[in-house]
Amino acid sequence: MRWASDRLAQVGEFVVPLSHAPGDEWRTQASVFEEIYFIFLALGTAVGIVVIGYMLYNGWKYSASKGTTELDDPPVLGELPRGEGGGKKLFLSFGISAVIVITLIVWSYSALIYAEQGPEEFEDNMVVEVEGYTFGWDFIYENGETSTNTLVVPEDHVVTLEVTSRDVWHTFGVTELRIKADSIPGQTATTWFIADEQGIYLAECFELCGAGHSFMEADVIVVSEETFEEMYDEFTETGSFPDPPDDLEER
Ligand SMILES: [Cu+2]
Repeated sequence: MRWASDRLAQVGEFVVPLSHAPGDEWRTQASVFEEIYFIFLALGTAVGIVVIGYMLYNGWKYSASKGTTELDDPPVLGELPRGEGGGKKLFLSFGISAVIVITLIVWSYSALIYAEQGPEEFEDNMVVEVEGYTFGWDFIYENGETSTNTLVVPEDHVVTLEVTSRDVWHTFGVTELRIKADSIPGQTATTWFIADEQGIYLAECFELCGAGHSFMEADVIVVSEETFEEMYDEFTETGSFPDPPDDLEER
């Protein structure tokens, strides 16, 4: 793989595959979901305006107070209205609706498939195993070390999470990054994210799992690539991450 050779960061004696640099072709899940939301909101609003506008226009055009009680072609009981133009209007409106609906289906499915699978060209992502337990989260890195309730990642890199549980059902999620994955014993759910802004994000459990559920939180600390390499180096040596820089914003 082309990316692998020039983008491997040597950290201590372990190699962390940092699969791509900023500027490459990728989008975050958050931006995909925001776009889907915006398109559907805009289209729904446009359709609403057209339908309600047409209704009001006809209400005004045929209102009794205007005196237009006589129609040119009044409907006759028991007969289908013939319409004008040989069904052109019907054909046009069905045709336009079909094009819009089919385009929307194809586009939103491909966007959702991307959101699920991630940018395909970066197969050698950084992989972190996430193990839920009552009541906390263990993050197991590729160096074999475990970090509890703190996930440290570099900004602008694809991170793949393999989520499981060692007791009951949990759900791992980070609202700000729009990611969520089931954490179920005996199963592994995979999700991915790219954090394009440094800071401290909040990971929470989204499955009522017991008395400590609401305290089942973890910090997702996103730092620059250089800082990450330093922190990961120390993590590899000592088994725990050093404190992150204290100018990180909470997100
Ligand atoms: Cu929970």
